[in-house]
Amino acid sequence: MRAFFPEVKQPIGYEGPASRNPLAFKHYSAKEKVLGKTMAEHLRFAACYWHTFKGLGQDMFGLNTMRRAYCQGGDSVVVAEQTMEAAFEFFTKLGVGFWCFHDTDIAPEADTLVETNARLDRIVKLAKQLQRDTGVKLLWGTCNLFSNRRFLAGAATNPSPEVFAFAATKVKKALEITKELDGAGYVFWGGREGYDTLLNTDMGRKLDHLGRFLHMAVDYKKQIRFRGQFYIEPKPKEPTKHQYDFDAASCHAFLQRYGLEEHLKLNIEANHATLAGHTFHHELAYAAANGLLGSVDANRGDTLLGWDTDQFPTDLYDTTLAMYVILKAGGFTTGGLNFDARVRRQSIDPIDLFHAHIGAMDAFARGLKNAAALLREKRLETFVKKRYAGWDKGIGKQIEQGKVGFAELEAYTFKHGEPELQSGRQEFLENLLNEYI
Ligand code: XUL
Ligand code: CO
Repeated sequence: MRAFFPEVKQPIGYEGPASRNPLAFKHYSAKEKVLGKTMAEHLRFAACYWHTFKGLGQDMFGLNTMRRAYCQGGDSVVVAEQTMEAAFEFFTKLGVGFWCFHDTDIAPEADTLVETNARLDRIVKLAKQLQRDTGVKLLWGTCNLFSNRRFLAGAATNPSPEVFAFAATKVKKALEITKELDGAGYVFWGGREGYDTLLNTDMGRKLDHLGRFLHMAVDYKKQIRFRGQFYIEPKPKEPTKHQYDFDAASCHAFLQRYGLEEHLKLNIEANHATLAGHTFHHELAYAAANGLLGSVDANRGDTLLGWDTDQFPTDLYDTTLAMYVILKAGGFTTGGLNFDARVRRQSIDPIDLFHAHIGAMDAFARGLKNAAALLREKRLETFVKKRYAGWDKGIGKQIEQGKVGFAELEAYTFKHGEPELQSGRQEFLENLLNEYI
């Protein structure tokens, strides 16, 4: 088979922190055990198909900057097959156990739906063979319901039932192929499920339609016996001015409102969190506190830019706090860390894709080790436990158990007077965290 990444001669190996080799891991050692599981089992790294193989450096002001050998050849179906081969060469050389895709990433849309589906079947056959040959697995599949002009006003929330039906037809196929590839999950990201102006929008009706759509997906999942986990991926805006899956809390409210909470978890993306005015840590903690933590799109934004820059994660505070929440929640089951990230427009060489992923995997490996140390020593945990200890006894316990009301609390307060206050110790805790980074 032709090699599309000839400059990487062998799989990327672990060389330890002293290594100066840009094509080696300094911290990620796949088989090394941390808290009883290997790093590979904890982190469940996935490469994404769209940015890594289909994103070629285009932005709002300019076209592609990257020239990839697998994109040469004219015929779009041939290019699709070459890209799939290149992708699996990349996954194996890098050493990620998983991948993720949208239907339109792997097969170009044809003039008719019948032909599009035939193309999907053909490429899925190849992907299945490559999965078998390499052992790389599918973390999740998804359906692109936002790029084609037919979805300009949304898919499930489109004012037209014909578009709703078209979207359902596309998702049906995407579920079938995700099942065929034995995906551990399936993501719903509502790219255009929002609005640009409320002047033309019936918000209540749109939300009802989205709820209906997801119920149909749940029903179809059962019908075809697809056992993967469903996720919603929150994002507040972009491309629409306002998206209904705004953040973890609004997705949670939506899932409860439409009786969907037992069927979907969340896929938390770091850059979407910051776009919503939250930290990545916050979104993960909210999801974990509500039993909704499913999977993660690992990337980062740029504090000086207000949009979804989808950069590779390198910030050790982010990765440490993320892994701390994930480990405390029991770790990933079906989910993993998908690098929904793209190299910068000037990083035009195929080798840049390796540098980007190696750095991100090392950043999460360090995050994992830091978080494991935090958990082992329990200093943060002990502090928080102590801070809330008042709820484990006396009046606190009675409140939690629902044994007292306002009248009893009034009597208690008259008896005890002004409460004693305690310091929140933020600076102490920030210093403590720094000891682990
Ligand atoms: C867009 C985004 C998507 C989803 C899948 O911001 O994150 O790529 O992850 O559709
Ligand atoms: Co994403």
